[in-house]
Amino acid sequence: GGDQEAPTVFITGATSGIGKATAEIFAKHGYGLVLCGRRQDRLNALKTELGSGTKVHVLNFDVRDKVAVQSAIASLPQAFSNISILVNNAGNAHGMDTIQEGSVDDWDAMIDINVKGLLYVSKAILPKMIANKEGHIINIGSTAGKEVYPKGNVYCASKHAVDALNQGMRMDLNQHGIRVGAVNPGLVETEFSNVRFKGDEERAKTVYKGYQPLKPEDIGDIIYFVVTRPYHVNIADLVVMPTAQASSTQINKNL
Ligand code: NDP
Ligand code: 8X3
Repeated sequence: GGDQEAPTVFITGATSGIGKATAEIFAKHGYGLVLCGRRQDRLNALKTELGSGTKVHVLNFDVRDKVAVQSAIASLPQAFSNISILVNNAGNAHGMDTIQEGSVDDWDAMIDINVKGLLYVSKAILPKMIANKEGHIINIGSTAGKEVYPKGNVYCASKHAVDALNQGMRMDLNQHGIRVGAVNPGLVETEFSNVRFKGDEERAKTVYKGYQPLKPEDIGDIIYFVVTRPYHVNIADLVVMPTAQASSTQINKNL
């Protein structure tokens, strides 16, 4: 594209939570957006909501499906094909059980989505970034990628894998001048716990009860900050928690 063109941001998991809030702040600042997820109704709503202010293209694919990932990204129209910023955000926890009680299907989902999905999307986006000598990848990790908590076993392992991939990608892409960094949130009130507890709204709500959790917008703002630093500044690894949270298991409910 031309020099004056606004950069394009590719966001996975844009239909909800952190990804949606990230889409909204980049839209506000006029960035082109490629917004991804599986829920077509939400993708359509986002296109309508954000498309009046900036150019928006939506892609419906499951990050677990490597063929679908490749073909969705290959299908991008010319105006959206030069991705400057990739936000690897799609992901969830599925279940919260001891290792002896955990479900193999839940384990597959977390490893396939949070780890392999991030790899498939990165693999499809990188050739153009390398050819264009321009790119910034933000990996959404978690405090669960920095410490393990009881019954967090496989989710924590998947986010520790994201932490390792963030470091590895930074090393390998350094020669191409591509910035790579992670944003690792603590407790953020999104649909995360609804998904983790399979639609049990009451149980999901109790995760964020009695203290002020982070809002998705808090993380969207931080991602925007990270991306808008001058080119020589790469925020490599950032951990952000609610003030009430000191670790995965220590939350001050008296604040
Ligand atoms: P949400 O459940 O609100 O959003 C998850 C997003 O991921 C949705 O847009 C969903 O879209 C997408 N997604 C899930 N599975 C797939 C899939 N198989 N293929 C494509 N897209 C998928 O949760 P959050 O916003 O909280 O989560 C976003 C990221 O932040 C995740 O990586 C999560 O691990 C991480 N995180 C969350 C924290 C929290 O406390 N909430 C804290 C730390 C990290 P759709 O269903 O339409 O496909
Ligand atoms: C989400 C944060 O503590 O719910 O990654 O696992 S936590």
